[in-house]
Amino acid sequence: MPHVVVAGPLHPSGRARLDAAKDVTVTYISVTSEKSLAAEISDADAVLLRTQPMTAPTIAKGERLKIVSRHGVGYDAVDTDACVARGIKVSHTPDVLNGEVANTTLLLMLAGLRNFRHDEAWARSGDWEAKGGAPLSTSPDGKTIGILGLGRIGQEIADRLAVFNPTIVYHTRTKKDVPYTYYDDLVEMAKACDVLVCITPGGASTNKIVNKDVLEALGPKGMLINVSRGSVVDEDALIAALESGKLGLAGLDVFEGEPHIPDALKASERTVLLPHVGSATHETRAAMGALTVDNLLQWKADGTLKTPVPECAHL
Ligand code: NAP
Ligand code: 8YV
Repeated sequence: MPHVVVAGPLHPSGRARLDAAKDVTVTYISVTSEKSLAAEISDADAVLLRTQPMTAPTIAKGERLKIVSRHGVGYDAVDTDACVARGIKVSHTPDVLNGEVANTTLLLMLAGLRNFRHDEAWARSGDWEAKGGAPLSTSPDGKTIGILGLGRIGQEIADRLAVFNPTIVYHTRTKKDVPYTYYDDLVEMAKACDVLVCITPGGASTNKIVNKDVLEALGPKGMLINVSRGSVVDEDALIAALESGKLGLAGLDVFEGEPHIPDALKASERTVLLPHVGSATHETRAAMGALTVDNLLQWKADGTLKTPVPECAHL
């Protein structure tokens, strides 16, 4: 009988389906660190993984492990090479969160450009009565918006931005068949943008690709939005660019050392900050939980996965 370890919160609807499944033992654990996770998976056949990293030493601790069902689309924290070497299958949750992450992107853009933090404080503090109308802000309409990573979510962001009548431009490693201008150089794209949205995977190929040069090219009136991974943006360079005024604004859902957020970003008037809630609605977390459980139950039924990560699709 397979033993499934659920490592973190799972929506009640997914939990009910797992609990009702025949011939499966399920253990729910609440661990946030990789070290604690490693200590809990020695007799697990399957792990439902939230945000904890799974590097090779942890995978080695799961001597019986056959599947990692990742609750999320990004799997940069899972060493897929180590999984493939052991024949361990890895699944993730693509597509079901595209709309929600796009909504979060629009929320950050509107909050930044329309000065939401400042204006809300103005209304609440009595400044409106005492000092009159709040200062003017910037319209989101008709701007040039660069999308770094035009994949499933990036395309949904482009679609939802259409109400603002933007000019969309994009940067990826491979040019796509889309009606937007392609830039093969990220600095050149940043020069052309009012807003730059990061929505690539994390990992080595994107590590700090949004660097000082990109941030300064975006410029004093530009806004950076990061809904991808904290590792994609050089956080020290970001803080320096915001503090010197070389970058206008930043809307951030993700950070290099989550859940730690540097004090300089918290103190800045130029930032809108969220605690990695891009997909965190009841509806979307139910859909992600359902797909995570679908993968586990399909694997139990016939050994296959519904949504394997590409690296493991051949297993
Ligand atoms: P996807 O469909 O695989 O799209 C990824 C895009 O990034 C592709 O267009 C890809 O194009 C591009 N890309 C990959 N490596 C690149 C590089 N080195 N330089 C430039 N572009 C690169 O993935 P998705 O489903 O849209 O998800 C994207 C990421 O969003 C996830 O991996 C995750 O990190 C993040 N995410 C965050 C949240 C949140 O809560 N904030 C929620 C969900 C997802 P090429 O391969 O042609 O380069
Ligand atoms: C979640 C995410 O915050 O899907 C992703 O890659 O970053 C987010 O949807 C997280 O992974 C929840 O488990």
